[in-house]
Amino acid sequence: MGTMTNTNAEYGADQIQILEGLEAVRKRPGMYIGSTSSRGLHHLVYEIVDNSIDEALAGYCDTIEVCILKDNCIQVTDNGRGIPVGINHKAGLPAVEVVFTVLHAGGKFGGGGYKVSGGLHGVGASVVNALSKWLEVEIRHEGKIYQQRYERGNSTSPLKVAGECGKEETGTKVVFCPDGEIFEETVYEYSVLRQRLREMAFLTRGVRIKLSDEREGMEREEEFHYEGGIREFVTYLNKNKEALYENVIYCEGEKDGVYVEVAMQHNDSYNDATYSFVNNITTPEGGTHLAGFRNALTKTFNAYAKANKILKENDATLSGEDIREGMTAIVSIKIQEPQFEGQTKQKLGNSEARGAVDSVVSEQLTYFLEQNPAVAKAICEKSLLAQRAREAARKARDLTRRKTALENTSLPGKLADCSDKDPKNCEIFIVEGDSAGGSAKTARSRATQAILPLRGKILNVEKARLDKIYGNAEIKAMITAFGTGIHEDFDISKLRYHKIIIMTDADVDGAHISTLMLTFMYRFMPELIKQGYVYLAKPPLYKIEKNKKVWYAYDDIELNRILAEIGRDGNNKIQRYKGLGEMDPEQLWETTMDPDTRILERVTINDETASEIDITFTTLMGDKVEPRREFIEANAKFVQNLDV
Ligand code: TSJ
Repeated sequence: MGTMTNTNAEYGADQIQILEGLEAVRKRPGMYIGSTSSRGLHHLVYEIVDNSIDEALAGYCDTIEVCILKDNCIQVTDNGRGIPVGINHKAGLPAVEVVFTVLHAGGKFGGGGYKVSGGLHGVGASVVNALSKWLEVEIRHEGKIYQQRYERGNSTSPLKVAGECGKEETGTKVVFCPDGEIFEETVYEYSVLRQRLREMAFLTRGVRIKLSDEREGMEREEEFHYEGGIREFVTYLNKNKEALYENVIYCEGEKDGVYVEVAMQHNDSYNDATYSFVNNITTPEGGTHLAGFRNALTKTFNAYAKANKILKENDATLSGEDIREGMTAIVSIKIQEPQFEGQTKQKLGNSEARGAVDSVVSEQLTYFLEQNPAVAKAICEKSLLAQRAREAARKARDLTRRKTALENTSLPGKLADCSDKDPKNCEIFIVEGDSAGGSAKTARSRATQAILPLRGKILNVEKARLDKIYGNAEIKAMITAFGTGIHEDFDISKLRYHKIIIMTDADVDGAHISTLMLTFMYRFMPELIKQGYVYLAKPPLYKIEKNKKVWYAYDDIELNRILAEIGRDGNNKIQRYKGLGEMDPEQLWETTMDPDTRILERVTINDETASEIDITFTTLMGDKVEPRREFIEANAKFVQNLDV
């Protein structure tokens, strides 16, 4: 892994560039950390940890500790060389002080010096300092302990030697407290940090990352350490699936200054779960590195299948999609100067990355397939099955496309549409069961609320091939009702309702049905969720009656609050709703559908850990019962990472 260290550039206190002050950061924090929401808050931690990861990549650090302290302050410690304390002559200050008080300080933007991680996001320590109420740094270097404190970006006194330590004891410790004047949210979420830190550990083979929480009543700790790196990442992502072959395929190499690592393994599902990273940062929109990988994969498998007569002369070549069906893969590259493109700057543009990944993967995958003919054959045969299914699906889809073209907008028969035609005003309730659907139709406000009842459990799209999915009545009904089309036909401007509301019973079955629907939407029209159009209705759990007055409680806490208020005595009548069907239309309207009184939860996806969402869906939808039961028991809100 030493390939990325720039051994020629000698790091020194003078090499740090000075650009501008930190006021700019406090004025426009969003420019530097994306947002001042919870996401930006967590981003501060990653910015700091990135520096320790760089030290690990350079080969000088193997342990990083992150701790959430009592007041939602964060402590990050590593056992690296320690940030340099010598005087930087341009600034006339110790290098460490420059790192924390000058924007863009560090080798990152100057070339040479250090740097691997970061890239787009790596704006660094000074930004974190500027956005912290206070920050303290402690460096152990050559037997001395150095300390400095800053408040809102400014040092409160010069760097001082605060004590002594063993000569071998080196490292950096940073404690910071995010500024409540800047952030809308200042409470850290352990599970959010856990996901990203685990990902960093997978991506940085061998490094040990410890995470702990010291907040009262929330104490816990974990350690992430993967000697197998991204190979173990793939195993982890496939943990609830059946692997098609035992060993994860792994390729590694360097070309044209691009360090390439790829790990992959097929499983019994039908989705392509490929995640790409540049300098440890996820690239949800892919880019040249992903294109290089896909090209190599398609080329290599077709060449193998032809040479070994798995594909006959007149057979159609395998498409990339066929080969990637049911494949989990990590593509991780490290590059000196990543260029990001696209609207959200999440797509890699460097052209040398395409060639580097293509060449490393082609060469090593060809060799692997020759050495492992049984695995090669299994993948080729799965791809051939996928090819046939895709052909069948195309025919089924052409049929539905033609039909809609002929009949224009023929909406599903079960849909009770609304009369308003402006999507902004319109909402559609997807309702579990015909009987609840009936109540909802009676209760609704006809102008703006449409009702689509679905019978029983909808098809599990995780467990079905496309031809079957396109043939499914409930799924077809949703697709035509929404109006957007799916996959490459998807067009958000055709969306017929700006609120898609999933309404199911408030029990385990209802949660399962909601998840089936969310899975379908996530796989076929993810933009609906990403752009915030999808909601969960929240029906009440209890009805409380006393002296002809009625209250509804949406959870046990609320029930107890109401009972405390009205007094716990024999006049209370408490009804626990078992399902939507037990409510009459008026009650359903009042408690769950009336925009003035109902509770809606918007479904959101956290982009930064897309790989975890996949696990969530497979855990909930897959064959293995035990992980699902554990998962549901462990998650009161039935989906983790779907921050509902
Ligand atoms: F972000 C940060 F600056 F606040 C920070 C940096 C926070 C933490 C927890 C650790 C670090 C950090 C920096 N750990 N290790 C380093 N290493 C250096 O800055 C370093 C040390 C020596 C040399 C050298 O060439 O001698 C070069 C570098 C970059």
